[in-house]
Amino acid sequence: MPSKAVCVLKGDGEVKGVVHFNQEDGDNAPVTVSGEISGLTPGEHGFHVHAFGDNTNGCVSAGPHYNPHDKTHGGPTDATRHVGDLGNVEADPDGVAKINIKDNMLTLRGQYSIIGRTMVIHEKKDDLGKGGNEESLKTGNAGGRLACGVIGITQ
Ligand SMILES: [Cu+2]
Ligand SMILES: [Zn+2]
Repeated sequence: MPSKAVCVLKGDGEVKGVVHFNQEDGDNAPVTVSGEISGLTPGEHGFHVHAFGDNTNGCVSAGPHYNPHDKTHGGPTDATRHVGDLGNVEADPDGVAKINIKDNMLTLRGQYSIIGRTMVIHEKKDDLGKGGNEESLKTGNAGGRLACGVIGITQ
């Protein structure tokens, strides 16, 4: 059976969205991430899976980028990256980002499943680990957390 998950992102401000995750059968099947986030400033915004499905203190409680293999931060097509590193999504002049990502490292199954963890959309652009400073290799200097939500199972 294919696996499916959904995430409703909310924050303290105007930013909100819904993101769907789909994974076909097969051990190495990619995960398709699709949906829409609105209320953004036009331009690029970092978009990651963070480690914990904990929003008790807002998006901060979600912890760092999901990184079960103890790597440094990178971009989605880099060999060295956090599992949660999905790079950037781009908001149009109306502040809406249409998301359509196919990722080879995410999975909805097994011990590294992202279900129960948190999706976060950031204030700034993710520099994909190429910012030339220490923070770049941890967070991509993507700044504050505008909205987030726990990734849950759906039918
Ligand atoms: Cu993040
Ligand atoms: Zn990262």
